[in-house]
Amino acid sequence: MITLYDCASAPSPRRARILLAEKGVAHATVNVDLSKGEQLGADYRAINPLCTVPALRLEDGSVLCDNAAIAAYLEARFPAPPLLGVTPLEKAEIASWNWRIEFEGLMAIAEALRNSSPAMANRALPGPADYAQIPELAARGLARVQQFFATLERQLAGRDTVVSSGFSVADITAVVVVDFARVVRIKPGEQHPNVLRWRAAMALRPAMAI
Ligand SMILES: N[C@@H](CCC(=O)N[C@@H](CS)C(=O)NCC(=O)O)C(=O)O
Repeated sequence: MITLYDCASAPSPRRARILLAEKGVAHATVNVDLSKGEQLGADYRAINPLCTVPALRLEDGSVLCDNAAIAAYLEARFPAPPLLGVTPLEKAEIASWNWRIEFEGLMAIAEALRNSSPAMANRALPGPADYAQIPELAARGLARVQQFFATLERQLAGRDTVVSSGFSVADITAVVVVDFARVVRIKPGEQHPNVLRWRAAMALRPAMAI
């Protein structure tokens, strides 16, 4: 059985959870309690030395240690429905937007949260090494999140999905990022009518409820 190492409150494993649901892949789930530091313990380190969730263990014991690997693997093994694009240009466009949403959106939220939250003192970056917080990065992160919302608003004008060819992994990443921005008290507002319209449409997909 495929096993997802998950954490209900964290955004990155939610990306994998939604992808598995959209693909209809049956799997077991193991919860890794990040609030208790379980990701840094010896047991989990033996599974994923990067000390992050998600990780996906396959039937033969191989472990995929990040969302990029999980998406590539699931698309290759379970091609229907295609979520990374079909034509060469679609694949390129989806890869580009997925990366931008991750880098400009998710990383910006992480920058704001991880450099300010007392619960994350010395944990300014995920992974096995500890890094001190840099308070200036928290302010920069907030500015970047606002910029990301403006970028997403422009991209969704006249589109039902992030990329014109249809629903893709870029929409999954964008839903996770837009929802997770609540941790830094940012959410789409009246200046983001296209984001609000798109998010309401995404809510009709059962996988987005998880
Ligand atoms: N590139 C990784 C990033 C995963 C990641 O950063 N996960 C966070 C939760 S959202 C984590 O495991 N954090 C552990 C920590 O903060 O120590 C992926 O997308 O798979």
